Amino acid sequence: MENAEFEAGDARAPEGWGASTSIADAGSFERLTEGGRSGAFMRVESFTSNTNAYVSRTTHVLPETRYRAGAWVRMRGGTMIIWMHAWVDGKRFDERTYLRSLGLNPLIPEFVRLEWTQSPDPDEWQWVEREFSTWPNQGNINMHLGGFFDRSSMDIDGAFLGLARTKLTIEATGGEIARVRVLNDADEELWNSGQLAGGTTVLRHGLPDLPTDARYRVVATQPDGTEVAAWYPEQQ
Ligand SMILES: [Ca+2]
Repeated sequence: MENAEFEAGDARAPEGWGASTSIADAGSFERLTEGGRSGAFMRVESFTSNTNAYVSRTTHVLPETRYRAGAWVRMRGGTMIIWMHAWVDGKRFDERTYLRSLGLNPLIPEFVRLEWTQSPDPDEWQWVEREFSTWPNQGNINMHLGGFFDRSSMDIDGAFLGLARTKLTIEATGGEIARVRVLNDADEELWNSGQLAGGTTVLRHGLPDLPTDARYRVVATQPDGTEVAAWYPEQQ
């Protein structure tokens, strides 16, 4: 996804992205160059519940492949959508996810306390994402981010579209190794080499189809029981 951090563009839209509402002038788009999760970000408002307000961009995808789409959102009120759209062989491909805030609902705080709702903190960036698989013959997808038929106010930054699964190739070297384990960031064991033959100093192993949004900890045990661990990626 090019210009996914919105760092290039003019005052209304990131370069290469569309910015439009289904009802003319029923929303607004501002590209602010400071104060985002990374530098520039998009401020999206819709003024009625009868319109959408999307920034959107079409990008190339591979057919029959598992993808993850996401974005960071700072939500003051209304409904935010990530909508992945395409026409494939005359059929409508449609994958979507929502983030809602009840902060602008007139029943709040008169009848319902805001803290009783699951409304996101308007000052915090929230990660919103969806995994989906593309169809046979699908070559592109049109990512939409923004307000969805609700009076809405939000900031959006850091759009993402990438493969949802990866092959993790581990390599343990540097001394005698008795055992190697791979754990995810929930500390669940994904793989255990078992006791290795005496004198083993190199171990390579591929683990296919792992989620790309997790961190993995590789733990090598030396013959004396000492454990050496490393995270991949080191930071997230
Ligand atoms: Ca940015």
